[in-house]
Amino acid sequence: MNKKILTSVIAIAVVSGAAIGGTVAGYLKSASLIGATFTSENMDLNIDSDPSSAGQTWVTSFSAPYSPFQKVKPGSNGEQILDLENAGDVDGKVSIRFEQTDWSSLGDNLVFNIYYDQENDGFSDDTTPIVTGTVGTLLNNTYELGDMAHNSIASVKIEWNVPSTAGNDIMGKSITLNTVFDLNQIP
Ligand SMILES: [Ca+2]
Repeated sequence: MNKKILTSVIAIAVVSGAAIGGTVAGYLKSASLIGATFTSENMDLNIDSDPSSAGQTWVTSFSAPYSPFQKVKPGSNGEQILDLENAGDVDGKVSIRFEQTDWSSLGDNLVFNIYYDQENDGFSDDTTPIVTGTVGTLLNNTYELGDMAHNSIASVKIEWNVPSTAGNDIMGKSITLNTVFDLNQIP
C-alpha cells in the first residue's frame, strides 16, 4: 500500500506545571502547652522550567518554551522529561493530570506513556510506565505516580507516539494541554 505521508501540527503546552501546596491540617494540636511556639510545616512543589539538562530553574508554573510536538504524523514519537522539587517539609505523593485547553481528534490518536523516577537517578531502573493511554482517555483524570520525600527532586518522563494506524483524520489538527502535578501529604 502506498501510504501518503501526513503532516499534522500539534501544539502542546506540555509543561504548564502547577504546584499545589496542600493545606496540612491536624498534626499540630497541643493547644494546652503554654509558651511553645508551633511552626506549621509546609508543602511546596516546584517544577523545573529549563527543558535542557543543563540546569534547573524552579518555578510553580510555566508555559512550554517550545513545542516538541510540531508536525507529528503517524509513526511519530518522542519524549520530554520534567523535573519536580518537593521543597517543603512534608513527604508526599505526586500525581499528574492533563487538562485540555484546545481539543481535536488528534488527542484520540496521541498515546502517552508516563514514567516516574523517584530517585532522580535516571530512568534505566524505571522502565515500566505508571500511566499509559491516549490523551483522550487520560484527560482530566488524576494519576498517582509515586512517593516524593521532602527536600528531594524527582523526574517524570512523558513518552508520546502517534500509532502508524492513525489516519487522515488527524491531519492539520492540534491540541493544547496543561500538565498539572499535585503533591499530597502522606498520612
Ligand atoms: Ca531511577
